[in-house]
Amino acid sequence: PPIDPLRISFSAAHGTMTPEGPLLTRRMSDVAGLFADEDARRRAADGDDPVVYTVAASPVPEAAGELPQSLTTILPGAVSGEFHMTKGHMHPDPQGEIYLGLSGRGGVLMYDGTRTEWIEMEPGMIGYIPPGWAHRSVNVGDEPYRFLAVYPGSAGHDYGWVVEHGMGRRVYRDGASYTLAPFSAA
Ligand code: M6P
Ligand code: ZN
Repeated sequence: PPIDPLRISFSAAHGTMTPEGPLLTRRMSDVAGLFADEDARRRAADGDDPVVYTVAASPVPEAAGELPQSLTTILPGAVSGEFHMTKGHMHPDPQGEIYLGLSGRGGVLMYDGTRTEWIEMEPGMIGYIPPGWAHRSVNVGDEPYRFLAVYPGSAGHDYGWVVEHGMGRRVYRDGASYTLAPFSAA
């Protein structure tokens, strides 16, 4: 059954949602194969194993008909120049999603298997992800990048699709800015 109406507060400064659902933390040791320089990733994981990103969620469940929300914080940093990012996924049930930028500087990399799109994100900006596009978020700044996601509860998360097909591009530090480079396998 659907859940009852909810009033939810979220903090762009702390990356929290209240009331809160499950909290996910992905450290360098959780993202094997994500960065092009896998040896450098492993060294970081074997070292102080920094947090790459966290995902706070509201209590709205991932169930058909519901609209779950989550607040992702990508910590600043890079692995051999490649900026911190989320794993990225495709929705097995092709449905759209919106991202609302809350703090910091980032972007959404999207890939449909042929075409690549990049949407720059900043506070107050909505990035729209159409059905059929895998999506990954990247922090291209030097402070935490935070965004709120709203997505259909039956969309699902297919990580294998991204492992198999890649994301079209990789995002590297380039002086004070960034550059999109052709995708290379890890
Ligand atoms: C956003 C949403 C979530 C997703 C999270 C982290 O908050 O798209 O559904 O889980 O980012 O991204 P990923 O699952 O690809 O690691
Ligand atoms: Zn999604």
